Amino acid sequence: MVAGAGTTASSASASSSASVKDAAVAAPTPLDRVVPAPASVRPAAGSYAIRPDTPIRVSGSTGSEGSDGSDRSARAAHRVGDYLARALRPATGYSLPVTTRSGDDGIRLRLTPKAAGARTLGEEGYRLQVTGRAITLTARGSAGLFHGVQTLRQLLPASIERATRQSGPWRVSGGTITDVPRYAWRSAMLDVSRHFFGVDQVKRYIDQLALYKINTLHLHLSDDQGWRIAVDSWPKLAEFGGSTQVGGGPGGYYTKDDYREIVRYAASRELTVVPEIDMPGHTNAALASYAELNCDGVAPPLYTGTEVGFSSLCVPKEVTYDFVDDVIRELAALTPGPYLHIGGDEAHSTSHEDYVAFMDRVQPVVAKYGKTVVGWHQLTGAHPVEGAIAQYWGTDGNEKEVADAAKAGTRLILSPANRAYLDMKYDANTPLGQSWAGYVEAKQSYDWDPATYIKGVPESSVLGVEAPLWSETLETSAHIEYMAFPRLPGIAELGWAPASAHNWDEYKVRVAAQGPRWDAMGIAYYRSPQIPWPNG
Ligand code: TNX
Repeated sequence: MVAGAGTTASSASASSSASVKDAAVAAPTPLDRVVPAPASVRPAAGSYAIRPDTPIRVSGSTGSEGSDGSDRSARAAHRVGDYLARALRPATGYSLPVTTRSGDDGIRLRLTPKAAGARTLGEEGYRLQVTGRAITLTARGSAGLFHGVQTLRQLLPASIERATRQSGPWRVSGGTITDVPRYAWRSAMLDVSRHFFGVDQVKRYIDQLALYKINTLHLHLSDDQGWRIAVDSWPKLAEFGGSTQVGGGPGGYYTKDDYREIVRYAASRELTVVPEIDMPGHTNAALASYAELNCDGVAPPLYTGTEVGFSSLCVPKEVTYDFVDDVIRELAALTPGPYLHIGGDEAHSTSHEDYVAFMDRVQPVVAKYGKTVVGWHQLTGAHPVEGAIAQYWGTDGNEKEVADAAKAGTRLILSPANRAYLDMKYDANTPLGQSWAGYVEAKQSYDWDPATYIKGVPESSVLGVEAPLWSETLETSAHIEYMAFPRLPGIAELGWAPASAHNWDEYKVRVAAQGPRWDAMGIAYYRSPQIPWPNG
């Protein structure tokens, strides 16, 4: 009896603590628990619950109904509405019809490029208003609407990201978020050369980047170990130069249709693709494919190791520039985005004079085919053309030539290797990655300021940030995810959130709340001990 009474008492207290726990679980996510941190958050009483009959109402207007612009924005709003519906249907099990019928209830996506109140939002900003009656997302550009949808996802319970029906409830806290990015360039790089990643793997990563409002995908398409993009005028580059990878596996390359599909998919997630052909170093795959590109006319064998700095295009030979012109012409034609990255790093086998001469000839070719040059920051040791963008990957911020170039007008993307390189090990026990720039734990990765990192650089020359992921040690999507998460969202926050929001102790709580979302999505992240993950 005593035991029975005890059992009753303990089960009663278990059930009351379970209901307390349920209530806590059901409390909607506070509006400011979002990564990247929004620019402005004004909580209000109440909440909105998505229900079985909730419609997604889409509208686009320029203010002058019926004009072409209005049609275009209506279509764009519809596309984002469809994307949102597809994101929310599996876990809710609701139909969430996307409709152009107006109404003051439901989830409302409004694209109003010319509305007076929307002007300050720019192309990428959005306003999210949540009341008991509706969730209203307003933006000027489709990118803004799309980024707002990512915020909305994070305000729902983590189980919204599961692929099968969950119990809900699907409540969102009341209030208003008004959000705009700090920087226009928020990028991630994937090295598909050292190990090749197929179209579906790239799409998977794009979907993950989009969660954190990354708007640029830099593809490192060529290196010593592999040439990964078909070039019709030099077919052996991909067919032979792409036939292997680090460790000697089969490699691979993108056909032009594959590449177009990546570009299309990236655009559907509001990312611009920046292709890179790394030159004049990092070119063994090309040199192995065409003997005439070598100064001695002898093709080296394909390379499957991980050394850097041993290869160079032959700067004095004219055929080198036929090759460069053809490659850039074909790649520019395939690439709708305005940028083309020509590498330029670690050209240790090219003399300084040759390096400068090469860059003097190649940069105008990029311009000739209508693109803006991006290069690794060694380009600042040559003569960056007007409008060129240099990508900084140093570690100490003391490089005078980078600061001088910036003062002279070269714009910068910040990827300091000891902060932003996603291929650096987290600590001595990390099974993947490298450590030449040191260990990069989550805090180290987050705790720096792109505006002040390089001494003597005017703040206005910083275009933004990029998190590069080199793939010498990475072979699978799980490997990518283990290195990218949780560091990538931190770099994304540096690119998006206002400088005033920068605070590790607050950030670590917000990023911790992403853990259950990654679990729900099947993202194989690193459980950094620096982050207070809610699930143990
Ligand atoms: C340096 S950073 C490189 C790459 C390597 C990377 C490995 C840069 C522009 N070049 O070739 O893959 O280190 O961390």
